[in-house]
Amino acid sequence: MSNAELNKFEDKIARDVKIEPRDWMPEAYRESLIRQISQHAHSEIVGMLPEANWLTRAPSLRRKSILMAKIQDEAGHGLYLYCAAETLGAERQATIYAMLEGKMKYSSIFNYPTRSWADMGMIGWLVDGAAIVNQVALQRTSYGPYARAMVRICKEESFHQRQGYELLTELVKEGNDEQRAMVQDSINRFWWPALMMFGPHDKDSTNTDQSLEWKIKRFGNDELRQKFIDITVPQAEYLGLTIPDPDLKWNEETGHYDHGPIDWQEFKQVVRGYGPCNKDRMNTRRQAQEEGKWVVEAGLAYDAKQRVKKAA
Ligand code: BYC
Repeated sequence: MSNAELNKFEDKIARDVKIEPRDWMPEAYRESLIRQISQHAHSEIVGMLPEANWLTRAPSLRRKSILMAKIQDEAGHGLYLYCAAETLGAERQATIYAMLEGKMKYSSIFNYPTRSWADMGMIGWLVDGAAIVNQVALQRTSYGPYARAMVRICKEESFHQRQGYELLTELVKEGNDEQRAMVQDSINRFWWPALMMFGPHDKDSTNTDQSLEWKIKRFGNDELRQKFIDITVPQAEYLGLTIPDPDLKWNEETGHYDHGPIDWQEFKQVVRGYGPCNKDRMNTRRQAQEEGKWVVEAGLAYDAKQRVKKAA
């Protein structure tokens, strides 16, 4: 690395000029991006599983087609993100195997079970809602291919969030007491895991300071989590739901909602592989990888043949 290269990189970051695949970048910047983008891609792919659990039990054809479209969108998001990681030199199959071997993470939220139909609405509203708050900020991330993937993904995530809220509105406004209780039970289970999606408090975060400096992240974990809470509480009120946090209250002075302590022990357990569904999710993904091996091999063989043809 020469000083001139580093200065050029830092100058681009300072001027908000995107870093592109062929540009020189510090190795640690490349590695941190590969880590974050790959984890994001894995999350999209594993994130299809809790919803797939309800595809065959959707209550109407309309709901089934909406859920199917959402799950397909998530597969697409995973693919954009694997492509973005490839532009940094990450080989796709190796990245996928790293996750299957437990060497790479995916979002903690997808290690919780989906027990009722209301969970389909809750994932759309809360999980995609949290994802949007995080990802709208990532549209301005410093690495060009990641930022551009985010623009597209955010558009689809908004649809996901709206369909979730609409599903829940129908259940609570037009449903019976049992259906309203089902929605309340669902928020009781998903509220805290949704807050954990934003990661540890900034003071305990390993990557935030450096990522903010490089403008990979545009806001810290706590600021985004607070933004999500402030947006979401009035939406819960409209649905007539009680958020399972006795300490949650509006703070006139700060202009934000105060909230109770997050159970970081639970978060650590889930991230280490001991959440309610970690084993299940990994087994399902490993099986899919095994069964789909021939497709990858056929694709690679076709690609190799085309290259030979072109070179001849
Ligand atoms: N779960 O230093 P920190 C979706 C890890 S999918 C697991 O703050 P960072 C959807 C973190 O990786 C959307 N691990 O890290 C799909 C780090 O460990 P490593 C998923 C977590 O990277 C289907 C350590 O904890 N969104 O929308 O600066 C259906 C310390 O954390 C989690 C993204 O992936 C977690 N929740 O910040 C529906 C967004 N949180 O890597 C919806 C992109 C933290 O050093 N990612 N860790 O071993 C990000 O914005 C950031 O990576 C995070 C964490 C804010 C998540």
